[in-house]
Amino acid sequence: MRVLITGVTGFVGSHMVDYLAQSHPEVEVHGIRRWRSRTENIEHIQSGLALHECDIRDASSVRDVIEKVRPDRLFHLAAQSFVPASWTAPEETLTTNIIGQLHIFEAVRHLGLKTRIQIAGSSEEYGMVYADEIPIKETNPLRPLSPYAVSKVAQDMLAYQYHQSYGIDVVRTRAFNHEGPRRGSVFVTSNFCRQVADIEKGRRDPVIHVGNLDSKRDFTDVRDVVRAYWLCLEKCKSGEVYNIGSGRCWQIKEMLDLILSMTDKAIEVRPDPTRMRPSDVQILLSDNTKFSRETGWKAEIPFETTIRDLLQYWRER
Ligand code: A2R
Repeated sequence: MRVLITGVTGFVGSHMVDYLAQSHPEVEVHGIRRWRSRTENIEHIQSGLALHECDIRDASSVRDVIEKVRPDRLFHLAAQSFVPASWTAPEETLTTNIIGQLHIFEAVRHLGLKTRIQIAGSSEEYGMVYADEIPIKETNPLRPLSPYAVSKVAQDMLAYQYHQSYGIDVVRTRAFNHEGPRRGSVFVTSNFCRQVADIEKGRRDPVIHVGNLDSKRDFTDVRDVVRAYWLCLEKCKSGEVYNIGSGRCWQIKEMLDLILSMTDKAIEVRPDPTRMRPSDVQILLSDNTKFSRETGWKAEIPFETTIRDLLQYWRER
C-alpha cells in the first residue's frame, strides 16, 4: 500500500510517519515538502520516507506528485494551521487550506484514482458553542470564529461536495486540540512548556507570559490522534465526518498548573494582552461516540504524559 502525507514536515505529519513506521512497516510512505520547509521534525527518520517537492497552492505541482505516487491513501495534513496567523494573513490561510485541497481533489479526479483521503478538519469549525451543546456532536451547527475556522469549514464542505458530486473517497475528521513533542511553540501548551524550559536554562527571567487562562479544551495526545486518522481510513464510511478527541476537558489554567508542578523553579504568571484572541472559543469538548463506536478507538495516553514529554522535548533543545 502507498500512502501520501501532505504536511509531513509538520507536527502531526511527522508523528504520522513515526506511527506508520512502527505499526504498519509494510506501508510505502511518501510525503510532500516545500523547497524551504523546515525539516527538523523528520530529521530523526532515517529511511522509509520518500520526499517530493510540492506546494499545494500550485495545481500543477500537486498533480505531478499525485500522478507519480498514485497513492492508495492520502492523509491531507498540510495547512496554514495557526489560528492567530489567520487574523493577520487571512488570504494566505484561505488559499492554502481551501484551494490547496481543491488541487488535491482535482488531481485525484482527473487522474481517475481511487485514493482514500482523510481531511484534517478541526474543532475550531464549531466555533461559537452554547452551554447546552456540550459535549459537541458532529451534528452541532458550525459557527466559525476565525478565518482559520472558516477555512476548515470550507475544507470540510468541499470534501462533502466532492464525495457527493464525484464519488471521491473521503473521510472528514474534526480533531480537537492535540498536543505532544514537536508541537509548534506558537501553540499554547508548547509555548508554556518552552517558556518553562527556557527559564530552567536561565535564558529568561522566571516569568511566564500567558493569554486567556479561563477557556477549556479537550486535549488529546498527537500519537493517539494519528492512530485515529489511520483507523479512519481503515474503518470509516466514505463522505462521513467524525469528531476526534479524548472527551476530557482541561482548563488552560489547570494545564498551566500541571506544567508548573513539573519544574523546581518558582515562576511568576503574568497576563499578556497581546496573547488574547479577538474572539476566543470558551469551551471545546468532544462527543467522540460516533468515531469510537465505528472504530473502537479511545484516547490511551494520559495528558500528564503528553505534557511531560512536551516539556522534555523543549528541555532537550
Ligand atoms: O510550511 P512548511 O513548508 O514547513 O510545511 C507545512 C505544510 N504546508 C504546506 N505544504 C505544502 N504547500 C503549502 N502551501 C503548505 N503550507 C503549509 O503543512 C507543514 O508541513 C504542515 C503544517 O504543519 P503544522 O503547522 O505543524 O500543522 P499540524 O499541527 O501538523 O496540523 C496538521 C493538520 C492541519 O490541517 C491543521 O489545520 C489540522 O491538522 O489541525
